[in-house]
Amino acid sequence: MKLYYAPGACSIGIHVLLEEIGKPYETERVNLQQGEHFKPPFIAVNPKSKVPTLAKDDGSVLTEYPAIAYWLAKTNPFADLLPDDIDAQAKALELMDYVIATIHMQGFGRQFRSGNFTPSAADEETVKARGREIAERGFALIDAALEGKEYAVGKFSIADTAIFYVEFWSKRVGMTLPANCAAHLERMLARPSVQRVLQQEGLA
Ligand SMILES: N[C@@H](CCC(=O)N[C@@H](CS)C(=O)NCC(=O)O)C(=O)O
Repeated sequence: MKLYYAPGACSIGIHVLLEEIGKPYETERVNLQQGEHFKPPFIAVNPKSKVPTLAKDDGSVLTEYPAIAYWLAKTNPFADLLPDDIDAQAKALELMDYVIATIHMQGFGRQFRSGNFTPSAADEETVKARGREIAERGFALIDAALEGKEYAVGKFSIADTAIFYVEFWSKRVGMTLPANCAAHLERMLARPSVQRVLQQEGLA
């Protein structure tokens, strides 16, 4: 298995899952700043030009964070990355989808890549402010979901790795996380899997 990743990108959550599983895997860094994801050889692996991308041992390739996370959880049941209960599983998928489709793509997308959301440079600050609003509203909802819990669906699951990477990004843009999210981030940063990944990605 090989994970294509960029340091500190959303792929960091999948990297954490691979460390939680503990089986051998390879990594290949994709330099997004230099546009490696738009060029061969990467586009032959993932023509969507995105990380995370997982090349499986059978030669097939899996893309999209929720699909990769779900596949890793279901193929490695011993790692206990999804609860057994169907309602809790669905809740984990719901949270993960919200984090990626809304907080990441809409909220942080506008803050990191404002130029992708407007043709006019004059509008970029407005776009960033809207992105911040979306992310803040998103964190408020995640904060409510974390109320009274250590992890999003009670015990650690794939949903926590997605929540982790947006919490981690909040520091880059100077956002203050609400209390339950701040505590969740600290809990995640204390996990040995996360500490190993931060070392490996040069972020420790
Ligand atoms: N929907 C994708 C989003 C992945 C994504 O946006 N990855 C970013 C890094 S955090 C990326 O590869 N960006 C490169 C680009 O869009 O140019 C998923 O769930 O995996």
